[in-house]
Amino acid sequence: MLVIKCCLPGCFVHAQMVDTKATRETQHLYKNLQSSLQKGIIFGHQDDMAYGVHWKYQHGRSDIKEVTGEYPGVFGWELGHLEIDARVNLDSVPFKKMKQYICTAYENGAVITISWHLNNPLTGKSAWDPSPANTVRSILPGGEKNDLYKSWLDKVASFFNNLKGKKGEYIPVIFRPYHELNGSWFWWGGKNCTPQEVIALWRYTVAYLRDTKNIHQLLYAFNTDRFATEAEYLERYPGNEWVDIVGFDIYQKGAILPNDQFITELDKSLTMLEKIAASKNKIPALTEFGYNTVPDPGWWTNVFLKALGQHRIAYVLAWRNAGKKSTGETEFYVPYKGQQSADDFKIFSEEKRIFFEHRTKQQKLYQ
Ligand code: BMA
Repeated sequence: MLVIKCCLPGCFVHAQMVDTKATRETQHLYKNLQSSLQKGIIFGHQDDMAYGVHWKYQHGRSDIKEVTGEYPGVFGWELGHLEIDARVNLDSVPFKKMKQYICTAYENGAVITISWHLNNPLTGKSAWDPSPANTVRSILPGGEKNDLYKSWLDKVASFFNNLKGKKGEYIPVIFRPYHELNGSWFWWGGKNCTPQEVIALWRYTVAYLRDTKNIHQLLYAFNTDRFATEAEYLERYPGNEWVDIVGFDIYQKGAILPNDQFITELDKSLTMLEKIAASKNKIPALTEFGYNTVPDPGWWTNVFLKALGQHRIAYVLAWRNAGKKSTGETEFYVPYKGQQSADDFKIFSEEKRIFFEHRTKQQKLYQ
């Protein structure tokens, strides 16, 4: 690995990091995630401390902890609606509480990753509003919504700058905007803009946060949805100097029977991802995954663990345990106590190569 020494004593900058001025803790996180690839896979969960299938905002609770005895090692959070000055995010998590959860997890040595399902800046509707097709163009320099977009990035920047550790240091965050960009369900994805436009948006966003706002505590995660070929994966890749972590999102759908199909697909996709990561000197991660309501009691060891096999990826992030939603649908991706896959999840959590809270903490990722 190419490491450029900088002139400050004790400081090292990895040539391939997006931000050559990354804070010390961020550099450490990057380096340690890279070396942890040889040791194991950190298990993560979205909104873990905020709510579970049968509870909301109860101090110290976590569906994962109630099944395994430990918190996860990666905590995912979401900024959607911060841009419109809402008190709570699009999944009703108060931003104030989110900041506290982030600080607690960081002090405990865990990894923080943040996604952003920002509204469509042209229509004011949700991230899932793909119309009209020129939304991406409208927020780039020269576009009618560029000032609005900059004001949104200013809010994101102050959110990051409000996340500080006990010594006043900025908390490093793996920022994961514009995900699943090979699909057409978000205004930034698929047929809703050209690859060149979304690449320009990615670079503009990174440069604005890093160079204009002087945010130096971020690692940038690029991730597609499920993908069939390396060419598909790379079609919207913004370039090595703009990405720290490469990943993809994948969900098992439908009946329990086609499990083998899912193992094969996940295994194949992880192989492609590792190859891409190795050739570009990036850190691979499974940025979102799950099987909604985990209806297969043995899914964790019979399917997921088998698919992970000997793959070397830094972390996996299970999506949120929303429980019963206002739409009437039920959504959760890790078991709660008593759920039919809970016993199997406990066995899965005891695998040496899968890191939850304690083994993640032992990695001393920020030192
Ligand atoms: C989706 C679902 C939604 C949620 C969105 C953003 O996958 O979980 O309920 O609003 O993610 O977090």
